[in-house]
Amino acid sequence: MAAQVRCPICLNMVDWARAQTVTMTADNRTEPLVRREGEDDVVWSQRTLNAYRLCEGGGEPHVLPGKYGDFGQPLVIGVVGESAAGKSHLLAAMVGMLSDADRMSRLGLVVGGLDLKKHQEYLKNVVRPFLDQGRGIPGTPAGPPEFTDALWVHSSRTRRNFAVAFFDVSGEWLANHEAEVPFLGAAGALVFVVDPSRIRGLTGSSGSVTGDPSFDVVLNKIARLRGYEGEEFMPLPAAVVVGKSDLLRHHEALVERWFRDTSPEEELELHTVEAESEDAYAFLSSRGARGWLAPFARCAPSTLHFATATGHGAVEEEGVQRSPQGGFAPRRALKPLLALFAMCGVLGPTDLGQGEVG
Ligand SMILES: Nc1nc2c(ncn2[C@@H]2O[C@H](COP(=O)(O)OP(=O)(O)O)[C@@H](O)[C@H]2O)c(=O)[nH]1
Ligand SMILES: [Mg+2]
Ligand SMILES: [Zn+2]
Repeated sequence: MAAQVRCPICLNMVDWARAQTVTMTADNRTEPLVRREGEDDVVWSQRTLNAYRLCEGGGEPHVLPGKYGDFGQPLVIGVVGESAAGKSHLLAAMVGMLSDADRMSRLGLVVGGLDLKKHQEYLKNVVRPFLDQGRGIPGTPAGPPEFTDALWVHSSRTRRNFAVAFFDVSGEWLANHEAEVPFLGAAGALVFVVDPSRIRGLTGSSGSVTGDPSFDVVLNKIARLRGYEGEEFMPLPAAVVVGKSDLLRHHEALVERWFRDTSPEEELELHTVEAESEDAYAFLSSRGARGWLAPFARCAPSTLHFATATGHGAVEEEGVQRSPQGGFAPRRALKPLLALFAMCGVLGPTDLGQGEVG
């Protein structure tokens, strides 16, 4: 258990052992939950299954998942990109694959929900309809960053447990509320989602040539918050993902290579990350998209990836986006997260270049 945990909502340090355990009532109030004298461990565990911890560090008291600080300093991963870049679909694909116990066991990982209720709801309402029934994910309402999901990850290779929390940030909100994004002060790793359909000339003649403005907002804000201004690199692991690669692969040889010659097994291996990073770097820099490389230039260590969260484009029926093929089929969506896990020590000493995983 960590003695002090940084709260991603207000940025204050929480004395975890002393933070009040609470439950949420039906009308969203918190109610203290106190262990009864001599209460059996199993009974107490059952009663605290859906409990939270109260943070009274700043302003209105707010809650964190009950086990958030039980495994040391949590790993907070922010998913960054402008609105409609594909963040929500990518994150759902990643969490869907993290929930595949067989795949995870091949990496020596066991993954479960940290806030069980939230995790089950996210799987039931978002991830499964997306992967199994081909239902697109509705646009994220513009609002402050929130936990999308929080997981605990046990790694048999490092023999450690980690709390991992994901934040999906609305790009527009971020641009207009630069001063109010405290969670960036707690972020331990970032996923930057590059939308190729916003890069002029890649999938159409419209689009930008200067990059995704939300990348700069995040990089500058973190530099200021953590005192990295004036330094060439920020010590913050980052994975830059060229998403929606299904729109590119059939006419871009550098992209196609990573979809044609690879297998589901390869997607679990990290020794190809260096080569993929080189290709993605060459691709973006040769296609007038250097602006999207800013996170790679500023964050260290960092990697570059190609991925598709949906596998193919969605069609719209009665205002709802659907897969025309019954279900969506993400490809290479997990690897950026595994690369981040390796950079953050979750997967153990891992060589992202020529070596073996773990
Ligand atoms: N072709 C294709 N479209 C995608 C992919 N991922 C997301 N989209 C589409 O991009 C749009 C925005 O996605 P969303 O995840 O909501 O973006 P967000 O605003 O960044 O969270 C939706 O219409 C999705 O169907 C992908 O991998 N391939
Ligand atoms: Mg979204
Ligand atoms: Zn707090």
